[in-house]
Amino acid sequence: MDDRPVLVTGFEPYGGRGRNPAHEVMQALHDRVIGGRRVAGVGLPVSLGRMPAIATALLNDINPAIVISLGLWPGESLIRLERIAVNIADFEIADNEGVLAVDQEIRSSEPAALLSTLPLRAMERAILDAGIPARLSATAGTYLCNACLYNFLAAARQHPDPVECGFIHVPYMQEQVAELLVTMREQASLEVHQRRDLASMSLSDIVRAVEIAIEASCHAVSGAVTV
Ligand code: PCA
Repeated sequence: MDDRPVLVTGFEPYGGRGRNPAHEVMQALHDRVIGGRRVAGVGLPVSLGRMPAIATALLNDINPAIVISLGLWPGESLIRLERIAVNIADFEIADNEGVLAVDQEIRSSEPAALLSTLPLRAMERAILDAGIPARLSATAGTYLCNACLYNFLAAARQHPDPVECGFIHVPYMQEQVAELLVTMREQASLEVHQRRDLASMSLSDIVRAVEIAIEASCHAVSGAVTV
């Protein structure tokens, strides 16, 4: 076993929301030892422009064996393990720096898509065995979470040491949906059945699912080292 950590990133709030479960899960896991490796938790700005340099700097500064990035997917009811990142930024809402990318390449002259290098099936199975709903997903969208996964996978290809990277989208926390429902009542402009973004999961279940994902990833990486 080497002493390279697991980097867990969590995006800051965006889109007018006060909280992002991804950021809170990252904070809950920071400095813990999981699967024999220390977790280095880092918050990420929702900024397309800063993402490429941040990914490279974090790989150089922390030299993680594994990167698991986290983001919110409003309306998702399951833990969503992303398979793929596409080299496209196409935003429906601006990022936190006011950038509204349209049909833009994330990194010019790089592949159209890159695949997550985490052991996704093992992660899915382990999370399901713990009784938490999870699935593989074939799209991380075309907003910042996709750009995050794409940039880490691209930066990993240029990093001197092997580094396995992936992305997990998480649902809203229950408190966030409760708050949405209060706001809806006050505004009285939409009926509940008109909204598709009311799925949620408890923060403790989301944290547990990510812990299990880290354990499964560490297991696969140390397995590869000893074979
Ligand atoms: N979710 C957004 C970006 C930040 C986040 O937490 C996304 O799915 O792209």
